[in-house]
Amino acid sequence: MLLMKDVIQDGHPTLRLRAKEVELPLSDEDFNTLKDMMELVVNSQNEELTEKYNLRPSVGLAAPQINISKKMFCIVAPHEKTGQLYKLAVINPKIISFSEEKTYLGGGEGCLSVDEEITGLVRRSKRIKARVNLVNLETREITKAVIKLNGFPGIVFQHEYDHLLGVLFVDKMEEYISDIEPLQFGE
Ligand code: UDB
Ligand code: ZN
Repeated sequence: MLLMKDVIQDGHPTLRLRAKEVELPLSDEDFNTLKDMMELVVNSQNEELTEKYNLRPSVGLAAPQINISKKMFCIVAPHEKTGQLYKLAVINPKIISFSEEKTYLGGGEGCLSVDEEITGLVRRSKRIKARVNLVNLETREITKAVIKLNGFPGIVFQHEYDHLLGVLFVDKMEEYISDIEPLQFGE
C-alpha cells in the first residue's frame, strides 16, 4: 500500500524529468503501479483512512511523484458544477487542444510533492481535449479515447499532465490574477 512517505518532494530530480511513454500492452508491473496510485487517491478521500494513515485528501497523482518516470496518472475529482466524480486512470496522454479561454482555481493550487504550506494561483485552460489510453482497473481493459474536460477535472488533468513534463505548479504560479475569472467551488 502506498503512503505519503512514498510521494517524493520538490528537489528530487525525478520530478524534473520528462516521463517516458508506457509500453503497451501494459505490463503487470505498470498495471499494479497504476492500481496502487488509484488506491492512494481513493483512500485519501476516506475520512477514516486519512486519519489512520495520515493522508492528504488528494484528487490526483502522477507516477513521477512516486519516483516512477512514466506517463501515467490517476484522477478522482468532482465537477464543481454537477458534482459528477471523474475517476480516470490514464496512460500516455497527449493534450491536443487547450482553450484560449483561461481560468484558475480561486483557492490556489497545492501539490502532494510540494510543502503543504505553499499554494499559488495558476493559469489553466478552461477546456482541454486529450488523446488518452484509459485503463479499467477492474478488468485491466485499455480503451483509446479522445476526452474533453472542463472545470475542476480539467484543471486536475492539466496539473497531472504537467508532472509528466517535469513541471510543478510552483513554476507557473502568479501572485495576483485579475484579467480572468476564477473557478469557484460550490456556487
Ligand atoms: C491535490 N487537493 O490532491 F478545490 F474537492 C490537492 C492537495 C495537494 C491539496 C492534496 C486538492 O486540491 N483538493 C481539492 C481542491 C478543491 C476541491 C476539492 C478538492 N493535488 C493533487 C496533486 O498534487 N497531484 O499531483 C493538487 C491539486 C491542485 C490543482 C489540481 C491538483
Ligand atoms: Zn501535483
